[in-house]
Amino acid sequence: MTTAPESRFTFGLWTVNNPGRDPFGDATRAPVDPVDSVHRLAELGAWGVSLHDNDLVPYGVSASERDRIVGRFQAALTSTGLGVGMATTNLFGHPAFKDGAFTANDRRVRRAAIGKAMQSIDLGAELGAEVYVFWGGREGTEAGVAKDPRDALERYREAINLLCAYVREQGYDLRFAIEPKPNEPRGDIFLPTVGHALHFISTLEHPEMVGVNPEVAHETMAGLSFHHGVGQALWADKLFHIDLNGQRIGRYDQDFRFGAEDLKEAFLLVRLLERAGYTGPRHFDAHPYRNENPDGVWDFVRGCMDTYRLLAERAVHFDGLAEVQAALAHASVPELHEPTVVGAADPEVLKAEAGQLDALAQRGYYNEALDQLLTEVLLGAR
Ligand code: GLT
Ligand code: MN
Ligand code: MN
Repeated sequence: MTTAPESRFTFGLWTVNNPGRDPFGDATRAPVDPVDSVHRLAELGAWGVSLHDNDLVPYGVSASERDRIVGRFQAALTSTGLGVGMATTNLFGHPAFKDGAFTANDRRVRRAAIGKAMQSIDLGAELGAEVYVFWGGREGTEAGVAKDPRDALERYREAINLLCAYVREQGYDLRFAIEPKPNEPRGDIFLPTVGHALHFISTLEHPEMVGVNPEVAHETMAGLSFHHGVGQALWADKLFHIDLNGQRIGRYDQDFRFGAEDLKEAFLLVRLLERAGYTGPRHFDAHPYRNENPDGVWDFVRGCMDTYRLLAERAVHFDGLAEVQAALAHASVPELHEPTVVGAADPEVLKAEAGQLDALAQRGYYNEALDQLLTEVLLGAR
């Protein structure tokens, strides 16, 4: 199956290079050279890559070694034509971040975290990234008594404000996206859902520079509807990036191949993104199963892109069926698009209409028929 370049599929270097390590077992796959990943992803029809600073440049290398590594990677991007959809900072792997990065209780850790993010922003700008993500994996607690959440949020805000100012001073063409997650690796993480992040953004000095990067697995772990979260981000004009993967509710952070779980939710998501005209990267933040060898990694890559494309095709097909349009009309779906009150509200008229509830209770909304049509389209029966 070929991939239309306009789909702008991207993969994190850490996803195709995931070694299969888990809390109970060691790596099952050997490390891969990021330059090889770039070539392989280009062959398979991806549009680009995303990366953490340390996916490419190991922590602590000299400036000249850093420049050599970046130059070699840049050359691979140029020769394949791959772009960089987003860049981010690893603020979770180093043991010093065990109590948090921007919200660590130790002020020296917070300052080092901001400095590391600045270095990483320089790298992202150099590679032409369009979005810069902040996933606060260590920004949280196991012992809730050890941090006042109001102080932690104020320090988080201070860090993002400082980094926005840095981007502006440097003249970088970069927007930030905050990635919410409810837990894992911390017991409880600050900014746990899309809704929390959207409110946090509204408190910043430059809210226009900052959006969200929702991830399928993370909202699902919180028991929430992912497409509702994405819908609210779109409605707020804050969907700057998206992390696509698969997750079953109530489990650990599975990060499965896109569409590997809950195909109906995946269909609703793809239909929403396509109908909304989302133009950002379709970014896969997922891991191949631990029992795969290197060949399986590329099956995983193909699977993510193919499932997205197939769901996009199914969504167009669904909306093109006359019986679906009739069922949508029966369910009054287009009516939700209409303003409830046109012109000046007349309280007397509205109060009189409150008397119609008994009559209004009689109607049906035909959701059974509509949802069954969706199921049959997904199953290929229509
Ligand atoms: C990490 C996490 C992801 C984040 C990445 C960005 S790193 O793999 O599980 O959800 O998007 O820092
Ligand atoms: Mn993610
Ligand atoms: Mn995840």
